[in-house]
Amino acid sequence: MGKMDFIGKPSSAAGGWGALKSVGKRLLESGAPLSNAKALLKTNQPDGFDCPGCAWGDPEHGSSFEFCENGVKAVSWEATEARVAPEFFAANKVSALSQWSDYELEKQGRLTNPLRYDRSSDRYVRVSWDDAFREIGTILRGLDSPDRAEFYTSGRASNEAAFLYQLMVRLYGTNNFPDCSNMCHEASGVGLKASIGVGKGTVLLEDFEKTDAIFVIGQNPGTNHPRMLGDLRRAAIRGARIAVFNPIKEKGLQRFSDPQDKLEMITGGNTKIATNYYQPRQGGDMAAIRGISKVVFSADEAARAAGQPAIIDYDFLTDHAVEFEAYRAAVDATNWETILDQSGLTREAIEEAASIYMNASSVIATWAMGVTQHKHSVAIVREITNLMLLRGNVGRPGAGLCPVRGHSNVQGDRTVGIDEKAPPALLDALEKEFGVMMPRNRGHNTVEAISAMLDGKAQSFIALGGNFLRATPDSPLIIEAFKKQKLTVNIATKLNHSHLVPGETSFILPCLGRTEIDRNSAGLPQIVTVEDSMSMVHGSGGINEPASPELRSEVAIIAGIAEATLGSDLVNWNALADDYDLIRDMIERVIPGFHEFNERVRVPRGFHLRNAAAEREWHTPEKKAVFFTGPLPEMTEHQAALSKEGLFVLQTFRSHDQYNTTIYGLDDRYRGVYGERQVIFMNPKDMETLGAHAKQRVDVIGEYGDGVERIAKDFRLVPYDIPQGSVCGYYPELNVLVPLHSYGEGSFTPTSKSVLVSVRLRGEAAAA
Ligand SMILES: Nc1nc2c(c(=O)[nH]1)N[C@H]1C(S)=C(S)[C@@H](COP(=O)(O)OP(=O)(O)OC[C@H]3O[C@@H](n4cnc5c(=O)[nH]c(N)nc54)[C@H](O)[C@@H]3O)O[C@H]1N2
Ligand SMILES: Nc1nc2c(c(=O)[nH]1)N[C@H]1C(S)=C(S)[C@@H](COP(=O)(O)OP(=O)(O)OC[C@H]3O[C@@H](n4cnc5c(=O)[nH]c(N)nc54)[C@H](O)[C@@H]3O)O[C@H]1N2
Ligand SMILES: [Mo]
Repeated sequence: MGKMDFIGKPSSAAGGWGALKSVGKRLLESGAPLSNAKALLKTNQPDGFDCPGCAWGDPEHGSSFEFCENGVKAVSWEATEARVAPEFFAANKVSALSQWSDYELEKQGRLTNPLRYDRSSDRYVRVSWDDAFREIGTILRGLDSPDRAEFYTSGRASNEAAFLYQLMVRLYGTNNFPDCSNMCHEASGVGLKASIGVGKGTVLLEDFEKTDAIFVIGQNPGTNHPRMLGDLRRAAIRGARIAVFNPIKEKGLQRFSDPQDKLEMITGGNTKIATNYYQPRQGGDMAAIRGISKVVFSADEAARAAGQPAIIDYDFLTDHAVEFEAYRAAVDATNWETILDQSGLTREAIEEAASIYMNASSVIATWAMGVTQHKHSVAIVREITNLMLLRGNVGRPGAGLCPVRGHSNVQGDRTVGIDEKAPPALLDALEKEFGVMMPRNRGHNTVEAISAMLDGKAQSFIALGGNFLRATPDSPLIIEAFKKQKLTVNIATKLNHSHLVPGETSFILPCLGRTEIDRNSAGLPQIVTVEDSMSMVHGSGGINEPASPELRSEVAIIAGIAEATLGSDLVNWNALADDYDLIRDMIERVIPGFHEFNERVRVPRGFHLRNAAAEREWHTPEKKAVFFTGPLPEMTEHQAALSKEGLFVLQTFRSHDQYNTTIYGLDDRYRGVYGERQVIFMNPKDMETLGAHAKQRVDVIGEYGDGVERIAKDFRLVPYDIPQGSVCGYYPELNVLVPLHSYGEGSFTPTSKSVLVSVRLRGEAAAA
């Protein structure tokens, strides 16, 4: 680290030869270029595996391999030849490994054997699967209440694994299901459920071929959903308007050179993606959208006064929505001064965006973490929905709401029951299927789980994938929380920091990844299923030999823990692990929409889970879509930052070379940063005010006045085109600055995109 020349030229467009070059490099580095090339050709294909990267949908008629640079990274990272075998742990103490970076840890390769922490030597040592299961079962049975255990899920788990997991946990007796969704799209789920009755997106991939305008809000698809760029590009070429809302000028949203397009690749050409690019302030999207609604209302009034057709779709609203007049009143009551200050946009810009919206006969709104990781995120999601309802842009072709999910099966995991506030219908169905009572009390989400682990209410932590310790806020607190546990168990493919703060008893249980063949006791390959952002459910079967003969599937590991904890009287766990069709039969009986699951998942591309709202059937108490009528937030963090000298609002985002806490490399090609992650992007005017120069060394300090010292030491400034008063940097390194108590209203999602900080220059001596 500490390269002096880490600021370089960003790529001129996303995709293109830069992406191809990066792919070649990845394949060579993984040590197995040939099997990887084969693996890649099977990614997101009917007879291959679902890409462990993002949750963007797969094309309906895609017979050719859809190229995706970051999909390649995800696949080759998993299909690497490198291994962390027991010898590695013999050579490295846990306390020493805990000083390694996230990048160095995962780079060591795939876990190969079940491991148990040995406190006397401070090392992980081999353990047999049976001994591990037995000891875990004994500890879980010994807790004085099932609510003393937390069961985390990361969104890569298959539907089969997740269903079995929630079944085991509920039969054990708790609804403590903190999951990555709590840190991710929870606000989308909560907001959409309140507004349209379903907490999921309403569009299909083909809607992108029909739409006239796409509003892309708070999302960086060039890095995080690269295959989405292909769909945006085709829409742009058709002449659809693409209005982007992002405080940062993200490369992938400006120009994209499609590696699938031979002409673009040969000529070095590229396609303009955003037709209109708006740079709102952090957390200013609700104000921006309300401003657009305000313009729509007044244009509608003017049109009707002039005897022209209405702009608002009153027929749709009469039949399908409630609280419309109250929303009109709320918009009337919001003055332009507040809208402009909070959004940071000009009135002309908002009027222009409104005219794009009004001139399009069908509009899609997509969004991701730039919307969901603020205090008022549920309200932002609901405001976006309000705007879309005004012209009936929900539930018809080419129109709809599209929260773009993160992990490849995060949506499916929730569908099959990973939910700390499970709907009664799910619990009823489980009781009917298994003939026993299910726990009815609300369980812990991620924030509550951490508090419980800290105050001793929770004494065991089991993780189905993920890297809880690094993904969550207030990093030093989480370390304390882990240390207090009687038991920590991590089911994982690769070594990460969550494994390196062991509880009293601790296990690492290595599992198969998506790319690997999952064989049952008869040697027959099994498939699992996943659900993408468009609610398409499809099969996924690995094609590579497992990284080690000792690995077990996630399903088999859960079955092992369940059998040792609960016995097999009620559920024959091992039979289920030996034949996933039986699990799918259970899912079919318990979860709506999965009829003929086993047959339908074996047809290419799988099937679509019905979304009632997409058919204009509203599962709200009013049986209609419900307008949100609340006010704008009193003050956003960005406004707070601007009101006080030296205060900034920090957003923590992803570089082009990472998958959440998995760091593939140290470059961020599209933003022109190379070989360095300890950076803070800042507006040049703010740098001038601070008296700082490019590459200046700084410390970033949390400003919450709650008596907790939060500090990120020795970062370097990068001058960047972002609104004043706002700074950005990479997650997970900056999670030390996010307070556990700062979370979204109604979503409990840590406010990772609105953190109050100050920036202190470090002496130049320190730079030497
Ligand atoms: N390669 C790769 N793919 C991934 C992931 C990965 O880490 N790497 N992660 C996966 C997961 S779990 C998820 S959830 C998704 C994440 O996908 P994204 O949501 O695209 O991820 P972030 O990097 O957090 O980017 C947030 C974007 O929102 C913008 N933003 C921040 N605050 C605001 C705001 O207040 N308003 C607006 N309008 N914009 C704002 C930022 O400038 C940035 O462009 O990607 C998934 N796919
Ligand atoms: N400050 C800040 N914090 C954030 C965010 C942010 O934007 N800013 N984003 C949040 C978001 S959107 C999310 S989704 C969370 C992500 O939080 P998590 O889902 O907990 O984290 P990941 O980094 O995706 O997990 C990586 C680990 O998963 C394991 N793994 C990989 N593949 C498999 C598999 O197939 N099976 C199993 N069992 N394990 C596997 C590997 O061991 C790897 O080390 O982080 C959240 N935290
Ligand atoms: Mo996510």
